[in-house]
Amino acid sequence: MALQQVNSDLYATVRSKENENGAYAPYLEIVSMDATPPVTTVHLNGSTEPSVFYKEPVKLEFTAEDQPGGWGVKRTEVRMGDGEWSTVSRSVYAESEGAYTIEYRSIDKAGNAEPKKSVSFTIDQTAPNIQATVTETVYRTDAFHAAIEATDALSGLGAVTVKLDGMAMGQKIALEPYDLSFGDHWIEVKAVDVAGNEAVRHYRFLVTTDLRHLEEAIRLGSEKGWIHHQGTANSLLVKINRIENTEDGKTTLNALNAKENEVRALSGKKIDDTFAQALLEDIAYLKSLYAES
Ligand SMILES: [Ca+2]
Ligand SMILES: [Ca+2]
Repeated sequence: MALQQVNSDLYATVRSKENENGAYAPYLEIVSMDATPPVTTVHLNGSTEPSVFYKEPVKLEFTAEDQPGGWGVKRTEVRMGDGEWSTVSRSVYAESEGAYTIEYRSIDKAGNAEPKKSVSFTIDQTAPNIQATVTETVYRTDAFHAAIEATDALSGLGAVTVKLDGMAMGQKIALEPYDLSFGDHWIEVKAVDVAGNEAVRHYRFLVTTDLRHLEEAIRLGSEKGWIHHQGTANSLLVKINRIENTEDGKTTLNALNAKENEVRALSGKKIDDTFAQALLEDIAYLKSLYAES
């Protein structure tokens, strides 16, 4: 049984309730009219300020309040994209990667529906992709180049840091011959996307030389004027050629020792001091290779 009458500011309804004898008896309830919709607040991972990007799943918690003296909230509804409205008890989870737009609204017991609101965000859980081509064996007489590329699909690239042996570098590394010392070197690349996912990659390379590159070093020195006379350069080249044609390690080592003494004697005279120093390092390194073999 229901009898309802509505006027401008009062609403009356006949209801029934159980009395003390366990029987149901009718009563007339008169309450204030409610023409004001409730207001819904959403918290994303505990905050009312949504981020544009998240790297973790997002928990959406809805709380709705009706105005003071209102009839109270009947339900809160959400829908994703163009989907159907569905009632939420309290929380909704967005777990997979992608862009989300979630609409929400609440309806009070008088049937007043709140104008829909919406919240948008993107979940990105994939670290950036780093790509670099780094030659594993680098000759010290050659220029050294490495180009590092990083891309990110969802939230986009934040920061990229590149270090060579711990020293900060740009994404394009270009070094002159002799800039690197002999032995192992490391390039470390860190890329962080806007959501905060980090990728780290390491590239190892070895700086070395051989007799052929020692020849190149002498030609380079001659071109640059670090070796002052063509005759000196030619004489050095002929001797290296002779070493290249020796078969046994001991003879090679002796010839390298002789070469070392010769370069030392010419240093600061017919060969620039700095360049002579570089050649001596080359020879010392070659000696260490032949001594090991
Ligand atoms: Ca209301
Ligand atoms: Ca990403």
